[in-house]
Amino acid sequence: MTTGQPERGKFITLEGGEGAGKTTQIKSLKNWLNDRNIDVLTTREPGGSEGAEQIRDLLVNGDVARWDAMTETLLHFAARRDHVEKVVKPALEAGKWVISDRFADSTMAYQGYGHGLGIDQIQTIYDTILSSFNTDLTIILDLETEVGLSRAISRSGGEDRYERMDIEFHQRLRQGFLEIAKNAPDRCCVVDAAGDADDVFDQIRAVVQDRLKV
Ligand code: T5A
Repeated sequence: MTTGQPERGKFITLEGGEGAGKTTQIKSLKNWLNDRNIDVLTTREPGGSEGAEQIRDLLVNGDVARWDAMTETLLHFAARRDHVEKVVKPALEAGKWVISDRFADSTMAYQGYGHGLGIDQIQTIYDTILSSFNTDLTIILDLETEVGLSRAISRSGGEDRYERMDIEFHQRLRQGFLEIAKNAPDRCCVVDAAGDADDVFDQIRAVVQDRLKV
């Protein structure tokens, strides 16, 4: 018997350090999925809903030291809760696939590893705010920290509070992303982001075909 409900869509996130190429790759992935008759919503964090975009402004602008690590984490999760409840879940339930430029793995990498808040604190907050909700596939774009930062600076249009943090911070979060992938191999996949955009997309397409059976 059919319930008339569309099949739930898939939730894909792209992650990585500054300038890893997420925005560039999300455009290609959306087009490729659309060509396969898959309806796609693209979104981003911090942001993606009206309230979360307002919180984004507090996070990506201003003095590097304006928040301590816990306050910054709670702001990211407040934005995320609004984004998930108002945008991501309704789209998935309507059968759309959702691709988000960053999600909770960024909090684990940036605040957990980068700022040193630690895995357990971030995981406890995650469980409280999002319960069992998680991604179907997370692609982590891995790139030399210095290369990513120089790419990010070349395209920068303000919103550079994180780019101004020191190089050691960016190196810690790169290692953090690699550890996240190692700890969750069924959900995450690391892609080498050093090549040109077409080369990186070839790898991403292969991962999506393999993991999500497109
Ligand atoms: N943050 C976010 C946290 O600290 N905790 C959290 O929980 C969350 C969700 C905002 C900031 O918030 C922090 C992390 C961030 O610092 P953001 O808006 O996603 O997040 O900021 P960035 O990651 O800095 O976004 P960027 O635009 O810099 O990076 P992208 O999207 O990864 O890269 P993209 O595609 O814009 O490319 C950057 C430049 O490189 C070129 C592009 O043309 C562009 O000029 N490029 C390439 N050049 C050569 N070879 C390739 N393969 C290239 N791909 C792209």
